[in-house]
Amino acid sequence: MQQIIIHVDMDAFFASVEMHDHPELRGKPLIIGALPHERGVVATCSYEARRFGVHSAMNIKEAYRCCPQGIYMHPDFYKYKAVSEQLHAIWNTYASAAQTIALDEAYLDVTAAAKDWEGARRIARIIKQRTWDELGLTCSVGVAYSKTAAKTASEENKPNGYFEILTAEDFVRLIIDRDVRVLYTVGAKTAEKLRSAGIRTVRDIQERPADVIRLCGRHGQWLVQLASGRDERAVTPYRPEDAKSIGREVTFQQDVSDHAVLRDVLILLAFCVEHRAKRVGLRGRGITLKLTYSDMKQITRSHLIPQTDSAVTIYQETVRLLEQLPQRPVRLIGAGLYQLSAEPEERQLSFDDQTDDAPHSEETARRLLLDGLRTRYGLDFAGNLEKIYNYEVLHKTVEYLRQHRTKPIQD
Ligand code: TTP
Ligand code: MG
Repeated sequence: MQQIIIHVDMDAFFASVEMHDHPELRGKPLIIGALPHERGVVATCSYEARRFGVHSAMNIKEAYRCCPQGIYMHPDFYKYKAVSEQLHAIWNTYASAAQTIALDEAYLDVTAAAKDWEGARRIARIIKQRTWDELGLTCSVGVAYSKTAAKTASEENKPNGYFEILTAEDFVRLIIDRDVRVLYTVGAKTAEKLRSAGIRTVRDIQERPADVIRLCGRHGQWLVQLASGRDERAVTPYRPEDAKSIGREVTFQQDVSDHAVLRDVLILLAFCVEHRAKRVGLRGRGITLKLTYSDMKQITRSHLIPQTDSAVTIYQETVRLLEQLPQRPVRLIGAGLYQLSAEPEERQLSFDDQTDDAPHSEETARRLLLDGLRTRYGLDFAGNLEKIYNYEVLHKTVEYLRQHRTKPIQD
């Protein structure tokens, strides 16, 4: 059956939210991400900043070279998450199936609600209008016969765009002379592989299907299909509650080799992960430690434990994983929970487990972790832990730990 799919994507999402909250920033080149004197990248930037060549994932130093007059701000993920929940709630009203792709992006199957293309246009108009009326933000909407075409359509007239692609023929006509990267799943690696064989555009894929399949195997078969406009994938309902993992990570301004510092940073990360997990009511059975070394080599170590959302357990388990690794300069460290579930795990408790000591020991262990930070650095989080859940405070605190490791403050 013919599907009618809408793809909706917010314009310069983080930056637009900040401009909405701070009207004095409107019309200015606003860059959300690291600050120019820090290590890190651009998360996103306003369309005004894009005119200077700034874009997502660009190194912040390079962004600063392109746009020294820009306004630089750290992201506030909690704020964007809260806005995102409201956005998806509006959009999902019109869909029989909604697939959340990102905080600011979703596929909506509106086949039933729309009935025909005219109905789909009406829904697209309402979605744009309500997004603006209720949140003061603009989005771009694509209406199409397939997911790939809907995504391409929403990008076609950004920002505040609307575009429709009603047939496979229209889609092919639109993209035939574009770079292969216009096709869903073609990233830098695949594009390079194809380019090495002289396949640069969608037309090249259409004209040389055998070469594409020889170079890329099953993925190649999919690309040949997409290049002729065929994509019958359904919108598969997905909600953030189905998230595969909850994690938090930080990049140091200078590499850290000392495991004592990394352990202290893991205390902070563990509390942050606990906070996120509790906020969405999820516990994890898997614990992950992630490190990026100074040579950019990245490793993750994981193992399974009884279901938890406790900072103490997250800390203890990530430290165990850390201790198995050699001391090398670390650039980024992260802690995470996976195999998440909202349902309590069925666990065989022995009578020993059921003594009243358990909550006390958890409380004591939390206090010990925080006391440690107070003793070693003079940082007193007891009572106002929520400070470090803020991106900016967390990063500042981590930097503080790094800088003070050689001269610990005594009680
Ligand atoms: P995008 O939808 O890719 O970008 P955008 O909404 O900022 O801009 P556009 O108008 O082009 O859609 O990503 C949504 C948000 O996700 C973005 O506001 C910030 C965040 N993000 C990152 O943090 N890092 C990244 O590399 C990208 C691409 C996005
Ligand atoms: Mg967007």
